[in-house]
Amino acid sequence: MLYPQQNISRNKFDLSGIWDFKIDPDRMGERNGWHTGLDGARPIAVPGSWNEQYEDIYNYLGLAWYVKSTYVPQYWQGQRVFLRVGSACYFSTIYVNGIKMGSHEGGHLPFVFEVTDHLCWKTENTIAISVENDLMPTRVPSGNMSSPLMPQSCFPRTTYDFFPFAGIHRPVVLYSVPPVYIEDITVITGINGLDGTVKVRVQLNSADTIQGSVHIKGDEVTFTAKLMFKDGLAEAHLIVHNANFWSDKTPYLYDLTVQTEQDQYTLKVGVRTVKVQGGQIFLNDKPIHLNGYGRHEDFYASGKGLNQPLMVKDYQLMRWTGANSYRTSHYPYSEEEMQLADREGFLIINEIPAVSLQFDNDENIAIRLRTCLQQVDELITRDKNHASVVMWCIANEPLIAQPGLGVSVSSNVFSVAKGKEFLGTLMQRVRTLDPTRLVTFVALMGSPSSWVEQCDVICMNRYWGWYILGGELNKALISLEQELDSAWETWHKPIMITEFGADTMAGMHGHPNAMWTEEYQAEFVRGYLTVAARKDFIAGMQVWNFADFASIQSIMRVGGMNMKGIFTRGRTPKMAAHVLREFWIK
Ligand code: BDP
Repeated sequence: MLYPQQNISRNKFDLSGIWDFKIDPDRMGERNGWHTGLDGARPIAVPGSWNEQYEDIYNYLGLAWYVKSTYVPQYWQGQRVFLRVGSACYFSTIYVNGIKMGSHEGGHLPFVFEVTDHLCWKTENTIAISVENDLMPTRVPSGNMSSPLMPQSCFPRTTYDFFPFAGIHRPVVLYSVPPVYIEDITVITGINGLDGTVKVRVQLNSADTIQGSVHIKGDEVTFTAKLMFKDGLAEAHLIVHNANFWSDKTPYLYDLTVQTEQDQYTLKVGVRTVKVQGGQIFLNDKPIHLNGYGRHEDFYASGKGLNQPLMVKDYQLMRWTGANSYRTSHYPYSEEEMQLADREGFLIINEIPAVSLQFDNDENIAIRLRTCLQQVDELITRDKNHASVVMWCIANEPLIAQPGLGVSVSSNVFSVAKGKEFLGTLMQRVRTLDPTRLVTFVALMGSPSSWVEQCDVICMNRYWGWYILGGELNKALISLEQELDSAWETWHKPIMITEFGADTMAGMHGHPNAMWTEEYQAEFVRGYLTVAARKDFIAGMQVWNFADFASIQSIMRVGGMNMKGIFTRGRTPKMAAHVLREFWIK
């Protein structure tokens, strides 16, 4: 799952651009040979959601086909060639020259198929990718089922509050590696006084007994160790003397290069540690506050497609408000985002797409758990070497069946017990795969203690002054403060408010302020940050949301938009942005 790279032993060819595209509502494509070419296709940009590229398919979520033809350079012959999709939402199947390579479920993580034996070296190759994003109760996240959080009549029928954009969202890349290649690298860093410790584990695709080396290069120094492979595995322990440690203020990155007889791979590595103690999170043994946002991958025309100018601009705007962190709400973001976060010094809470999980019946729960475990595995494999990632988040606002809302007490007891087991299984998996980072889930108000107590950091989303006590900010802030104090008394763990915010129509004003005005949002944000500043156990505050974003249509969402952005969807600051600057720019 290493990110494809171009170097002296590897080749990489990005197939981003305009592809042929056709929707297939009757699912006749494969029978009619669409995997070998499309008649009557229209052009579409990859990466990019299809929804905002053509108005008539804005709400289309069924099957669709993408086709592109390409030569593969003859000098790649003798190497192994792979086709890699950065992400496609939600279920995709890949064909090369008419032959099915395989399928992948899950909308936000990369997948790879080896295509070496199916390539033509003298003619063009046809690559076809079918993608569909049907909303289903058994998928993660789920759709086409009711949710206590969403209005019954919302459209499309998601269980979550963002638009279910569909399509190929990240680059499609052909890459080649030598016959004996580096399959995986795991880097774990530590601190010993002024020195950094770097443990490197390298896995090859073959069990050959060969030798290699690993080099860590900083500005003026290089540290080297030997690798002796046995059964395809080798480990090295390096000491980086007088290390430059990675942090949000000094995001220093070393080049770590693994060299084998045939192959080479370079990673950017930040030497840093993260832990919790008492009510605080520590980065490199110093307490740190995570100030920032919950965000979405969302923009005009590109939808959830990788949009690199936007990415750069968003980092600049987040920094302008003094933020040093964000959560990848509510799904893994692109690899390009993670690389930029390493480079720019952002602290990331990295989330799988388990938003609004429900614990309804054994059959559905088992299917969703399988999918979530797969997503945990894929995400950690993909992002384990990023210095920026400090915490894994295995769910956002899992729901209990609440007695009184047409739900029996027994189904409430059932969902609390099942939820505990489900979340516990995911956290256990994370801790096994990566004992070096923190793990959490983001809790809705009223989440059972048996769920919350399993977290390293208590993360909660709170809307006192919006969904509860709307318009009554003074009362809301009193409730907030009481709740925070009692949460600390209960858990004695660091607490983060991972969401707090108020929908705001940019340009709407009021005096005295009222809900939806810029003044109300500004006072709301000021109130929350003032309360938080009084509490030593608050380890971070993340506003919901960085920018207005596309959601479903409902009586709660004007124009189908969630307007809780500190910036508009077009990235104009609202008044509250200046309040954040007052608090966060020190
Ligand atoms: C929270 C959800 C988030 C929503 C937000 C809201 O985690 O996805 O967008 O509420 O209502 O419950 O704005």
